[in-house]
Amino acid sequence: MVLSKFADKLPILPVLKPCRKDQSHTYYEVKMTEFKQSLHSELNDTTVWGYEGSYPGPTIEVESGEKVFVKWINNLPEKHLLPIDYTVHGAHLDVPEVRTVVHVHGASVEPESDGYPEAWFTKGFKQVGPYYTKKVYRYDNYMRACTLWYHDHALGITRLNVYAGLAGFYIIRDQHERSLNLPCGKYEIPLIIQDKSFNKDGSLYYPKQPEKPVPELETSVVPEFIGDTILVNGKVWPYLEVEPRKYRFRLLNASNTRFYRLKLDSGQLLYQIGTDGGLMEYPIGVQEIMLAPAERADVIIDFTNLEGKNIIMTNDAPAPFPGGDPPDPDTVGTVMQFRVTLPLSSIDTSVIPSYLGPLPKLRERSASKIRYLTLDDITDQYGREFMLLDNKRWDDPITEAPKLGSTEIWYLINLTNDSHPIHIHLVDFQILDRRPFDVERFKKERVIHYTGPSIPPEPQERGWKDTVRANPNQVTRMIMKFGPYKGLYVWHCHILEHEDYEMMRPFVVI
Ligand SMILES: [Cu+2]
Repeated sequence: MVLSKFADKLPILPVLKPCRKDQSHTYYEVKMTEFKQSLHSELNDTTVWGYEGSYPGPTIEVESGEKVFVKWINNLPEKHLLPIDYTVHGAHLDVPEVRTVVHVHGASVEPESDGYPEAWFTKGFKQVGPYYTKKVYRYDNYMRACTLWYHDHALGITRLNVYAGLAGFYIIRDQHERSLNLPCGKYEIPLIIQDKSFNKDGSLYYPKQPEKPVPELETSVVPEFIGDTILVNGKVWPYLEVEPRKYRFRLLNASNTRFYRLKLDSGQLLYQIGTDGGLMEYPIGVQEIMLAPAERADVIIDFTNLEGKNIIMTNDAPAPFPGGDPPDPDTVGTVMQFRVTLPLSSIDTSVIPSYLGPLPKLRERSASKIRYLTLDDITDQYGREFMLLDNKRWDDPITEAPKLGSTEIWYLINLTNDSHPIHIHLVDFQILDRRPFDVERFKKERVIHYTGPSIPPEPQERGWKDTVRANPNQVTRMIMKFGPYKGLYVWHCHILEHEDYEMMRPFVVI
């Protein structure tokens, strides 16, 4: 069954209203529940999980510096919607099946509120994980204006919880950004892009391992999940009616595994103004935007003088990336459609500023520590391929303990055939470069022999980042300063199938 494209309108995500708000703080309560929602008009309603009855969750909008408290409440059923893999660490039969813990991706947050994977809780907080400390999370929002997102992070089932629907936007605003006169209000639209597959009855499809490695246990961990439809804001291949003017779109790849290389079939430029961690120094006009899972790009598209035109956003990134098949243009090679059919309601006075603001550069000589960290590909006891960071598992002793306030450079030495989007909690970093090296020689001698010159970050990556693509056959270097909090955090691959199966490590700021 192939669903029609551009049959449904793009949903505009609701903005969450606080329970209380005064001078000193803002308080939200957010319930996670199971419900049915229409993801395409030709499909029966789909049972999904969401926040406050919405998949994707409502957008949380805060001001830079605002003290925000959120009570995340698990009102989900006791039985999971999707197949658990009980052989995966943290998801054995000794823990309740449905566990949740919320992480605001890209936020600088005290450790107790960061959503540590073992700080999970069940319905009514009846059972909690070993690292659980409190019900109400605190977000100080020290950061500049940026596009963040919140999603589930429970150990061993993150891929299933996020795929079921537990993800939404978290946007920080500030006065500087408002002063730039960017397109705003109904001309500023967050777009969360995900891939999914469906069963005939409209229910979500997630694979079980075809060959059961353990006869008595259900297993579902796969090296990657690649869906056969693309959803934006929770609708399959939607369309959006726009006015002939400028719009700001905050693009987020919230897929489990799929990368996107986004283009407009009109050939027009996308003006990128921001990366994961906020505005860039200067906007750049680009033909395409590459987004690995968890990456964001803040872009302006100008529909001026395009009255009556239909413009399709396409995707040509292979899946898995970069070694997989190119996408079929008729299905997953299509993302959504813009229809320039609305009359211009007022003169467009918004601008694409030529300068967006200063971007202080972290200097290599300010680094007090260099870490060499491999990305590894190995086989488990059942013959299944899985990935590690620095050849270590989640439960191995902590080896990364940066000092509070110190600057470090990390070398990500990718020994696998995949690109891995590596995400570090707590900090934003800057990408220094990528450089090709001899993988086979490294495996034998454990020494890096470079085979070419270093490649500077792509123009679209020249800003604050919290997720970086570590490509095969390359050493990727980034620089970051650890703070302002001490304590326990995690770093991991954001391909959720990898993250759930050991490609995640704790680190501690001391
Ligand atoms: Cu990975």
